[in-house]
Amino acid sequence: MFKKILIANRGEIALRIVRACRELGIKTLAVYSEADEQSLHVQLADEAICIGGPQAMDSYLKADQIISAAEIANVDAIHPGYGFLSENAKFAEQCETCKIKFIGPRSSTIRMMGDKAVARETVKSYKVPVIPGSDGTVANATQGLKVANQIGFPVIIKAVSGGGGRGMRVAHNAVAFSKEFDSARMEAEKAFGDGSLYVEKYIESPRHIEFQLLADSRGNVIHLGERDCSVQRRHQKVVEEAPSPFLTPDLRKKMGRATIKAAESCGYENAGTVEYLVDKHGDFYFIEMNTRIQVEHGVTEEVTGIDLIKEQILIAAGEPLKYSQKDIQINRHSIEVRVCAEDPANNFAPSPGEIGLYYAPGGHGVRIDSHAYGGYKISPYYDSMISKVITYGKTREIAIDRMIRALSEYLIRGIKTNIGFNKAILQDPTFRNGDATTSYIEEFMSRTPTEVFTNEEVK
Ligand code: MV4
Repeated sequence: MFKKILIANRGEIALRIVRACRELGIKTLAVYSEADEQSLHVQLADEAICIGGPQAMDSYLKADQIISAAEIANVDAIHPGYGFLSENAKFAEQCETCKIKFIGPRSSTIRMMGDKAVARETVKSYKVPVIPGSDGTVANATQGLKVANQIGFPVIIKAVSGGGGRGMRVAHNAVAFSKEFDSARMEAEKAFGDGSLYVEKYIESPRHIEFQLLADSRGNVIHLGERDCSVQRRHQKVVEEAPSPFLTPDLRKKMGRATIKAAESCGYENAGTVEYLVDKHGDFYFIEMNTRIQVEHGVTEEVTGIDLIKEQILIAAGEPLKYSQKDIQINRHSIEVRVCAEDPANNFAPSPGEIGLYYAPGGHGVRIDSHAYGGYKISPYYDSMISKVITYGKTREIAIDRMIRALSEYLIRGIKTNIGFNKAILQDPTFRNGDATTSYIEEFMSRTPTEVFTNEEVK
């Protein structure tokens, strides 16, 4: 087993990894930026090294600095968390070269799945359903239009290196196509330095359902069921839950089998997620694979009882999976909301600053994953998420009511948060009925007066 792990991340996920390592008896090394000296993960890790300035480019994205810290401190492995270098194939390869275990899949797998067109072709060859579209990339607008005419409008043009909805455009007819194609290419070139595009049939108001998987170094693969992440605002997830209120046992079985095939198609090792779109008929399609631990992994942990971070570490150390598919039983419901330092009344603008009074909820069926505390300064340099609230219970209704109760207990002074906004969603009949698709938030916002979710102060 590893003796010491470097945590190449910050915030709640860095703390989450420190906690898993502590329970496994593994020492931790935190690397941190000048802005994060007072962070909980720095204080709770066994060792800490400052690696640079506040900007991510000067610290958490500095691969060479992180590898140097790993070598100086003599660590066995690096856990990249999510974001930053977690899906950087070059960084994983550097770790491989330096004989430091990267806690994640092989660099070749990350590279393959990082190209969305290659990922699509790879899983397709293993009979995982993909959305009708181009075979690989399209060279230009003329070629793209030919594909669009074959599959029929509307179509969606996507960047092979895409993420966060950037470099993505919908075209409703042939006239609009070349304009949308050009703007997708420009945006992709600017954002990713790669303007390669592919085309798919556009699916109207789908559900976003993703399957968690674990794969060990000996070729054993299991899935841990799904998370429904349909409630998103501008490609930022707002609510995540497991199981999905939309899936039937039959559809779950089919999607689970597809997930295992997707993992096998790329020789997957470690924890991963396969993302699908599910249309109103219950037809599902692979869209991409995430080769990292995700923010919302906790809801799967709460419905399966499996500690995914520990499993990642055990797999990276070469241990075989100790569960087979039939050992995975899901008989609870779990929901997560992301508490962010942002102002819903001001177009969700970030609201950094010092937290004054701070009290986080607790009690039966409530889990808080957060690096925040009273007196903590939320930095403007990073993501605005300050806490994940995860509730669980026997039924979906219990988990939802428990979440509303938990959110009502929060006391966070000094900054604006989205707590009131989150509460309004959990109280909304469309959400409560399990009818939310990826169009839900926009529809909810258009019919909800801002006051409903801005006054969140608990008296
Ligand atoms: C789509 C789609 C409809 N049809 N692909 C958005 C981000 C990227 N991961 C894939 N995305 C989409 N791909 C086809 N063929 C609609 C979306 C989409 C979406 C997907 C998941 C969750 C929220 C979304 C919001 C808008 C669009």
